[in-house]
Amino acid sequence: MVERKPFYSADDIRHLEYQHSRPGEAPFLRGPFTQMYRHKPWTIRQYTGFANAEASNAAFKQTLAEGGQGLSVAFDLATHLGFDSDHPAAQADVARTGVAIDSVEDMKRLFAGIDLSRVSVSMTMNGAVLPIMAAFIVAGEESGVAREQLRGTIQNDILKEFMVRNTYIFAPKPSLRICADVVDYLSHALPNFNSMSISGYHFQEAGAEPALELALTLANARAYLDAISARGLDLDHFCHRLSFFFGVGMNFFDEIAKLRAARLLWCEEVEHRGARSDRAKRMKMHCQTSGWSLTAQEPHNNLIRTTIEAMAGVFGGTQSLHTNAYDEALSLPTEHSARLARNTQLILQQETGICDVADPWGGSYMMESLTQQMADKVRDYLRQIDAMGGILAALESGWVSEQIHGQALRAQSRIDNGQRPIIGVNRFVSDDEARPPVRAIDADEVLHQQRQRLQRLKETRDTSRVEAALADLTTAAASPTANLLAFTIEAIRARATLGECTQALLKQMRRHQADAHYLAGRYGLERRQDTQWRSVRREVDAYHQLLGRAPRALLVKLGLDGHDRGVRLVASGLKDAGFDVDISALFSTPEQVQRMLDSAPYDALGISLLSGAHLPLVEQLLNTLGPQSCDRLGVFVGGIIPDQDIPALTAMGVDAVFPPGSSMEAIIRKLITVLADKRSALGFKSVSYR
Ligand code: MLC
Ligand code: 5AD
Repeated sequence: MVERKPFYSADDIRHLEYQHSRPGEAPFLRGPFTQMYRHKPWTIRQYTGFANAEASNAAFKQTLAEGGQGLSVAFDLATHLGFDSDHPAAQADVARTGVAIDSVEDMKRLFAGIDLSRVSVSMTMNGAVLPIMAAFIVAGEESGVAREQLRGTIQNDILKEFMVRNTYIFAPKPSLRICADVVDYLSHALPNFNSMSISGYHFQEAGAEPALELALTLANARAYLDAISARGLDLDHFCHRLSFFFGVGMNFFDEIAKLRAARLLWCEEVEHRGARSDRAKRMKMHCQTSGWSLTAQEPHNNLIRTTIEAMAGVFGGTQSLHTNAYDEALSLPTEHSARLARNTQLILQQETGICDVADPWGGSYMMESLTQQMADKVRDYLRQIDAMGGILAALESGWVSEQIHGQALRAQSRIDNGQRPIIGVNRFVSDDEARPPVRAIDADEVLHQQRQRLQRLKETRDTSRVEAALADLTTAAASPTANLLAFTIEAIRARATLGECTQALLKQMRRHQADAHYLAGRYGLERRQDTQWRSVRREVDAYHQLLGRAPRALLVKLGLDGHDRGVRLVASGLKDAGFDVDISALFSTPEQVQRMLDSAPYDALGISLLSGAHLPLVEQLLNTLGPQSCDRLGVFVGGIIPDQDIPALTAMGVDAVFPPGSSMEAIIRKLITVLADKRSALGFKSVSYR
């Protein structure tokens, strides 16, 4: 958090350079446009996508009919990672966290009846950016929309995938080339399409505080500018189509200051690089309220949290906004929760008068001062990154991960020791366990349908044309000057699938796999004075005495789920409590987990799943391990698990389920109790370990 004073006065801002600047004027600290929301309010753009193209198309139409002003597509994990729905590695993950798209035919179904010359479309796609962007362009073309008329944004921000979001396919270097190819191609062929959405949101979700979020976003943006400029493209030709994306959490003042500082620093950066036009220097941004800040406990409280965060986004001057649904920590939004989330924005836009004045916090002693402090803090981070040799070097050295994870650990320890209040979680906890109904997706049905569609597509297309186009794509991947988006468009137009295009590229570029890490020592250090924590540590010590060694846990991520904030936190907490802990790489298969379990005497197996695929993935894993494993091992599942799925997990052999918001003490105590019970059940002497 940026340092606060009890009150601010004119003395705090007298020395500030930009205090007399205006909205719509460089350095744009006060907003990218003079009239801001008076001329055009921010775009209500809700991130949506689930099941198949038809279901998501219906949701888009409903969004637009009920006040949504733009579209934003959430793809499923199989699509993100370049797998067709019939790929063996993707089976459990198809259709769950977003819509399954395998071909241009699916893309056409996704936008059927929606006029792409009138509605702007954002697509959150990074790993499989080539086939998805190509399918969108061909879908537009085949529905009669000229390329210049297509408006929207492709996320195309691969660097943060290696740092946090984890839906990369290729290694950083070839991935950067793909990013630059997309920017280059779109800047010429789709002049109204934003070719990147350089994202901070995911850093915040992974644990970064606002200043670190902004610093990493700008550091990545610099790397993109370097890569694109190296091709000889002029900043004034492409910069105005680089867009930004930030998270907005509960730290109200800092979040507003962050968005103001972001515009200032971006303007300085591109000016310094020689940009001349205002439109190149003016940062435009999308914001999303924080998913992490929402709780599974008393979910209706989340409506209030989201409203406050949305206001910070708007006071910060965002151009586009997604407000999360209140059932975020339980499942994907239902129609009802999505409607309330959208209405939150409509009420702000239409009932409050908030749109009347540009930058209403401008001139506040406190806000101007905080904005300056935020900018200074971010500049410090950027200097550190420069000193390491740039963001790629900082990433490789582990610094980025350590910074983010360190801040996540600190936040968690402050929640667990009660210093950071979360109403309904660590304060004023309610006994009322009533949970709202959640959205259920029939993923098996979509899987079946997608497989049939793929088969039909392959039967009806001109195979030799597809093969030739894919061979050309492979050849282009070997030639640094070829534009890979241009070649992918040809393949997609010939009805090659997303998976086939990815395979064609993989012939030249390997699939990238990163190791998993966690930090030891930090969590325990934060909590060393805390009696609750000391008592949990004593319980682990006693159990250690009983076993004659430290209890040992293996924590794993299964399927295609890349969310690793939770698993890394639990690994750190268990380690500092006295466990021996190993953590699997992302995307582990049941066979890999079995091999790890065979390699050391583990007592506990923790499975982290936030992708909705917990039922099939846990079942597959436990079937592979066999029933004796569950007699010996404590099996635990953590993540976004709807209540109604808990009995099925228990029946499979899972000993306990930990939803979001579970405290470290609760997790550790439960582990020790279960492990001790299993030991006694196996005939070991039952000794009190407390
Ligand atoms: C807007 N305009 C104005 C104006 N306001 N002109 C004058 N005065 C004003 N006050 C003009 C703009 O210049 C632009 O024209 C046009 O109106 C449209 O406005 P915009 O501000 O560009 O809005 P929009 O089209 O909505 O674009 C917003 C954006 C864009 C630039 C931020 O990149 C975007 O929509 N991003 C959304 C990204 C997103 O949804 N991401 C989801 C991530 S979810 P012109 O001619 O200049 O274009 C995720 C979660 C996960 O990532 O899965 O992990
Ligand atoms: N539909 C709606 N919201 C989604 N989110 C992720 N997937 C979807 C989806 N399919 C939201 C959640 C999450 C953030 C990354 O985006 O809020 O925290």
